[in-house]
Amino acid sequence: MTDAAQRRIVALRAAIEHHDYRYHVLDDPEIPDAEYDRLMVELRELEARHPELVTPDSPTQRVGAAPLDTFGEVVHRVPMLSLDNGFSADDARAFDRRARERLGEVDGAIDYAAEPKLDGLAISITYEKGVLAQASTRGDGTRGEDVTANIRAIRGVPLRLRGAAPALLEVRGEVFMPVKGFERMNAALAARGEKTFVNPRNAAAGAVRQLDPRVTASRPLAFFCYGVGTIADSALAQWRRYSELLGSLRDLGLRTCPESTVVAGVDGCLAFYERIGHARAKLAYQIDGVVYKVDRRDWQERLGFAARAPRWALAHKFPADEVETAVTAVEFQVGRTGAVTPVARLRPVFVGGVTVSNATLHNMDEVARKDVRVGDTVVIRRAGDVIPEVVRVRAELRPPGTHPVALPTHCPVCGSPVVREEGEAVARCTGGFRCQAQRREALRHFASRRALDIDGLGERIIDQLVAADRVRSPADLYTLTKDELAALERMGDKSAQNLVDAIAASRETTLPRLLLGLGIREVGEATALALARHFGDIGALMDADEAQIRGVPDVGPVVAAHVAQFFADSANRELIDALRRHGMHWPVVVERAADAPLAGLTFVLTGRLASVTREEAGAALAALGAKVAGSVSKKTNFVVAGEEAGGKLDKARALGVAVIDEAALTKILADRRRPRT
Ligand code: 5U1
Repeated sequence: MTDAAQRRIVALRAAIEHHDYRYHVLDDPEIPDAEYDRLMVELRELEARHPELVTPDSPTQRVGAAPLDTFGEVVHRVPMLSLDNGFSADDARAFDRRARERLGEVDGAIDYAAEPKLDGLAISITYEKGVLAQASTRGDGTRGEDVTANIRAIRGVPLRLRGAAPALLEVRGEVFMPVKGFERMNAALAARGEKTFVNPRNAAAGAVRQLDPRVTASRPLAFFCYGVGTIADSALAQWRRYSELLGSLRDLGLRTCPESTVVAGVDGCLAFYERIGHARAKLAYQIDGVVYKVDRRDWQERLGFAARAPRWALAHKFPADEVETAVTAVEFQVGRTGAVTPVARLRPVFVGGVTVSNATLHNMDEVARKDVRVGDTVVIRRAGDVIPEVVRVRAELRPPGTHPVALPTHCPVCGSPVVREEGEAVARCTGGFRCQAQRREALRHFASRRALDIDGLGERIIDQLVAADRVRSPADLYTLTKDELAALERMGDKSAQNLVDAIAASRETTLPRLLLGLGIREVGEATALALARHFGDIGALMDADEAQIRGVPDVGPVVAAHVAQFFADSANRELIDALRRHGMHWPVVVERAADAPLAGLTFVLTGRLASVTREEAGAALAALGAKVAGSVSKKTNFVVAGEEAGGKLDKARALGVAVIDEAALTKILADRRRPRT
């Protein structure tokens, strides 16, 4: 009987996979939905009767996993790159010109693969022996979040590839929410009185970052692939044109964008841009531009990469949406460092896919330059995730009786004087930690991922703790009890305990994280790292004078002055003491390897480099935390190919490992050393 059941199960799975492929990839279903549903019901019933025959790649097992507490981390085998942006036909022509110059010997037009640029979430999916093994977000390009359970829950993502699948395939693409599905979902949410999503992009990103895969499964998500990372042991690794690669991925059961095509030269690209621009409103998914990619792989390889993006691709963005609305008020917000920022309150208006009711005015110089006044009609613009901004005032529509906006003399939050120093565009509240707004922002920064990384200490909780005057400085966080936290709004016992645990765990930290978390003006991650490396421990830094701090590599005079000022303030010195008293500690060892800028990346150097020896380049990479290996394997992230590179370069190509040239290496080294403040 089990034999018969097994045969039927195998047949049902094959049939369902076939119909998934017809439906999701070919967009050409062979059977009605009801018939498909019957196949699924039969398979579920059979598997329920024979649990020993259930396998993880069965179509019934899309939503197998229990809700998670948090996402794990995934180091990408090959970094996930971003794309350079162009905003005009001139930018596209310059991209084509640069490519032709670099390639040198191109007769006629370059063939470009052209495709819409989806407004979703970039994802990498790894298939091992054809079975979906892992999926992750892009993260910072090197490390992302493990969202395997959620990606499995997306019906258009095959759990098993068709045909002769490679031993290993990393496929990259975009998870998005088709417009129709988005509208249906929002209508259903609204009917239940639940919060709706502002646009399909946010809805897709929210669904992928759900801790409960059942929620993801209930959201109408789709996936188009547009690239590969590592490919091992397969004819697929030998692809010669991107357009051909997409065809092979489709044969494996993966979906690619149906609008993707090959065009001749930049004129073909621009015609594609026009065509897709016109079709945009009618497409089934939201896009924010188009992408051009040099189709030939050997040319892609010769063009290589700049620091974060390939030189063989360009995202040609559509212009940002602009609309008119009215300014109903101008208010002032106070940031972490006391910066007092004017914000225009607007009559709500739909632009760039969301309803906007505020726009930053940046600073008083901007307000004066644009002469924005309450009552004005203004043109506002929003592109993608960018904060909406006021482009210009329609002065001819200005009503009588308006006044120029004045900077408040006192902080709207704490009442301390507001000062604007000579030559500075920014005005600041002088309240420091006495100001609740600054306190709130400082605590958010302290708890943020790259600083003390206190999971669960979100805005809502910080706002309540600050408003109640329960937390005045980061040190107070370490005195919070579970009962106090559980008494906060919308906080359960379990979340309160998790938060207490997360706060306790943050005691064990590193000096760079602490220095970043203190929120010293102009001190970002790289400066924090440089200071930590130079001084070794906080005592030495606190005792250093401004001139000594200026001696730290990559620390300029302005930053040095801010650091010296920070530690000259007795309240800040007391804060460090209090943190220590509450058990916060960090190793005096300069840094943990995992904090180094290139940690987790493996490089192989091959061929002759022009400006440095391979040993010097290797030492520079190692100093930034990279591993420098002698041979190329699936684990290699980058092969740096100099002149006359030979076997290692061939192996990199066969394995699909990213190959970069010396210029790209130099840029990576320079970028990673530069402080990001
Ligand atoms: N259509 C498309 N979007 N997109 C985004 N292609 C594409 N390629 C990308 C990205 C980040 O990266 C390539 C370098 C694979």
